[in-house]
Amino acid sequence: MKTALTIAGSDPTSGAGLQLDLKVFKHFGVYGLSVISALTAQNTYEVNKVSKVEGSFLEEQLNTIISDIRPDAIKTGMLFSIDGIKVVARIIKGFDLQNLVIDPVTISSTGTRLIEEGALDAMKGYLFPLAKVITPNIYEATALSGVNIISEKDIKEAAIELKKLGPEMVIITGGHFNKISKKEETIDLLYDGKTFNYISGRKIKGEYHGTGCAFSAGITACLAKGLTVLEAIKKTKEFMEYAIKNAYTIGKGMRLLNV
Ligand code: PXL
Repeated sequence: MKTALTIAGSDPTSGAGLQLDLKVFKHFGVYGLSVISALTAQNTYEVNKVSKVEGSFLEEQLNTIISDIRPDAIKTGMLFSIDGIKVVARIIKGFDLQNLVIDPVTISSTGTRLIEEGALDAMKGYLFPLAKVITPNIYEATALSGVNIISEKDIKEAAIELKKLGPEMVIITGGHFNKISKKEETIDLLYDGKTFNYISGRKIKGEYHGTGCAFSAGITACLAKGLTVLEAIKKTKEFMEYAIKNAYTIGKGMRLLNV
């Protein structure tokens, strides 16, 4: 049985964070492991409070599980703190773990900050060089690269800047691209330092919770199964289209993916 580990925050709606990641791993037939980096008090329309897990306890969780089960792939989500980011980097290096997918979570879909001051720089410096792939959306890519993404050309430029930070590959997800282009399409860009691969899809109207988490978790599961990053993107997009089209309206706020 292949295994994937998520290092992420808890979302009690199970619509994002580690609860969603585990459901996505299960969907792809991979055994899911989870280590908690932060807690949130949230529902489908707001995040009320965030509480971080201390770096030392994060390290304890990671050391303990990985000493027993060596994951075939790992994803990071809401790491929240600089301390936490340094711990994760130390563990990945210490155990020489492969197939690291970084979803550089910065704000929730309902607009709350999910990362402490200075943590984006720590993520760039400590974690990006260890990544197989990073999966920012256009807003995260703007914050991380300094390139203000307002056109298709800017996405390419941001990808070039992000690649310089050390990941093997960069995917800039295009789920929000329609807000810039005004076209009803999504464009994901995959860049490996040589080739630009554009993967387009149809934009499904509406706002959905957890799309970034689900996408990066799908990629992680596929990497655990031995697929290439490009194959992983294609498989994950198919899955996402179903999960979004058939999303649940359960709470009073955002819709939750059908996973
Ligand atoms: O979608 C980003 C995200 C990641 N992780 C946790 C979250 C959210 C959004 O709300 O709560 C725990």
